[in-house]
Order: sequence, then structure tokens, then C-alpha cells
Amino acid sequence: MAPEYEILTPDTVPSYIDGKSDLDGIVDTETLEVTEVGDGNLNLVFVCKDGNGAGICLKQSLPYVRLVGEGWPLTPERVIAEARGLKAAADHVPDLVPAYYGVDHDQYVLAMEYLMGWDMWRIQLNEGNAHPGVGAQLGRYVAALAFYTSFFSIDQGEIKERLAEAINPELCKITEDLVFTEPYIDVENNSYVDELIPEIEGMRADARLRAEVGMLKYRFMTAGEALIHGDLHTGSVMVRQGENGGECKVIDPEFCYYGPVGFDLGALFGNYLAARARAAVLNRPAEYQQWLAAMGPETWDAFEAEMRRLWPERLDKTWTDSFLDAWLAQVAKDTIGYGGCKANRRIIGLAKVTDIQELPHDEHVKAATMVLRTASTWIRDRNTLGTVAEANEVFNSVRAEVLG
Ligand code: SR1
Ligand code: MG
Repeated sequence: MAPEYEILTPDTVPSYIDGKSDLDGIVDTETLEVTEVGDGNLNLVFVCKDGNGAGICLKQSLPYVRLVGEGWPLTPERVIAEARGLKAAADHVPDLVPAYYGVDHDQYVLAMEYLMGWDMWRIQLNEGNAHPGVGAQLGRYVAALAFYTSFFSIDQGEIKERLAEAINPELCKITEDLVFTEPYIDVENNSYVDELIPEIEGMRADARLRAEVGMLKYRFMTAGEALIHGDLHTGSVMVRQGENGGECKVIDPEFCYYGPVGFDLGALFGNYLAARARAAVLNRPAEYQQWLAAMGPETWDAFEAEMRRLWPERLDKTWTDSFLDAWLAQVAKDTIGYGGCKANRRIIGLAKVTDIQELPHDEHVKAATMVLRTASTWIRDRNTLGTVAEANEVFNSVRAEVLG
């Protein structure tokens, strides 16, 4: 069925921009070069550069899942959710997101800064390139959203309105199914090599693991703590080398909604795990592997430090310093558990990650086994592992088991 709104093409983008007064003056449409670069699972992405070197990026949502096709319809309203998530971050951590230029509710197009010269972090990690400091910047990003979009800094009446406005049920349903449900049952969306069957059957037969996954799904569905990104994997982060180390910009918050803060941190942890497993089987230099190994704790420490820095500004002093300690302990447990769920889904279910998929067969089996074993321990033992630093160590013993 044809969409009820006009789908952009590289040829129609210049006249589209000309017709939008809020995009005036950003680029010269007479000299614009437009390329469609959307390689994600859902949308069209047009990067545009003019003869003077100025740029703009337009993202248009299709009325279906691009990865699957028209057989999987999906609300184009997701681009409105993305605009909400981008704007919230642009208000509080403008250095960590592309500039926001506006959103078109009729044609479902989001306009933002074109990140020229930036690369997707997953691709850089796959190639073994380090961007020091990015882990800490992401911890600061999560903390800023956690503090500035929550009851910690917004009046209770207003926040309830925001929470209602930000519901994102179709996108949340994708996460509920693909992250929490499908990896643990037999469904068509799943696929994996035969060598992983014993590992996956073991997980599915583990009652404690299944109960913890259920708890994590329940919290995902009920804990509206803050406006979270909702899909903060390493493909949602752009990086470049700056004068003082790595720099990053977070993109793609179309899954954003009011959810548990640990879900975003967990998404990062699960993806760091995939990067570590890849680096281990490819025998990357020890220095690179150590940098990767430190990433989880680096992100957590920066998140915690930023929360503690902002805490004196909170609106309601009913929440004492001891409350903050307890809340952080809960977020740590969520981070560990969600990290496990986000890693397992990328091995078993729909929408896998190149870190593991694009390895040669034997290395793929070893890396995937390491991810599944570490991730499942994180989920099962998240309440007793205590700190994210301890959880991070689990990978070392699993690596020794698998690689010898
Ligand atoms: C059907 S969409 C599959 C995945 O792509 C997105 O990046 C999310 O991670 C989603 O689960
Ligand atoms: Mg995405």
C-alpha cells in the first residue's frame, strides 16, 4: 500500500528544503549534493552538502520497518518521538548531540545537523580504533537526561503531561518483543549457527534467568523514571578524534519514552561486551582490549559523578543523599541486567550486530558464546554482582573458558 505522505528521494530533497521556512539559510539548495545513507533498520536518511561545504541531515520515517519491508507496518510518528528525544538532549547536553533544526509532522521528516567527518562508533570499534573519553561522555549524556527530564528537576504536574505526551507504544513493543521475549523462545525472527544451540537451550531452560528477564521487562514497561534514549547502542553514537581525545554525538533517539535510566546504560554495556568479544577473538592489541575493558566502568563512573554533581539542584529534598545512593544502586542492577538482555538479543534475535556477525565462522562461534555466557550471568546474578565493575570482570573468566 502506498504511503499517505510523499516519500523523499535525493532528487526531491532540495525543493523540500526550499519549501520549509524554518530551514532557510542552512544550505544553498542550488548547489546541494544529496545522498541517501540510511543503513539502519527503520528509516531513510539523507545527508546533504552544498557547494560552500554547509550541510544538513534529513531523516524521514517510512510507514513500515525498512529492514523487513511493507509486511511490517510501523507508525511514522516515531520521528516525532525522535525529535522529542533530540531536543531534550540538545537543551541540556548540546555538545553531545547534533543541532536540532525542526520536525515536519506532515511528512515525518526530522531536520538536524549533518555530522560531516564523524563516523559510526560501531564501525570504528569493529576496525579496532580507540576514541578515548567517549565512554565518559556517554555517562554524562545519560545522567543529563536522567536528571533534567525527570521528577528530580521538573514539577510533578508538568512531568505527568510530558510523560503522557512521550508514550511510544509501537516502538516500545518492538523492544519488549525483540529484547525480552523472543530470544528466550522459539520464533521465526531468531537465527543462529548450530554450534550455539546448546548455549541457547541452556539459557531457555534456566528458570532463574527467565525470571530475571521477566523482571527486567516488567521494569521496562512500568518504570517511567526519565525520558530515556531507548536504543543507545554503539550504532547510535557518532565519533571523531578531537584535540583532547575522542568526541561523540548521540543520534537516533526514536525509541525514546519515559523508562528506566539503567536501560540506556545497559544498552551501552551490552554493546561494549560485543566489542570486547570481537576484539578478543581477533586478538587485537592488549592496549586496545584494555581500553575497551575499562569502558563500562568509565561510563558508569561518569554517570554517577554527573548525577552527584547535579543532585544539590533537585526540586524535592524528600529525596535525601541516602536516597541517591539507593537509587544509584538500583540503576546499577538495572544496568547489569539490561546489558545482558541487550547483548543476548543481538546474538539470537532479529537485528544483529556486525561486531559478531561479520566475523569468520570459528571466531563468530567463540565471540557469540562469550557474549551469551557473560550476558546471561549478568542477568541471572545482577542483584548479587553488586557493582558494574564487578559485572564487567565476568567477561575475563568467560573469555578464559572459551579461548583457553
Ligand atoms: C525492527 S527494528 C529492530 C531494531 O532496530 C533498532 O535499532 C532497534 O534496536 C530495534 O530493536
Ligand atoms: Mg536506530
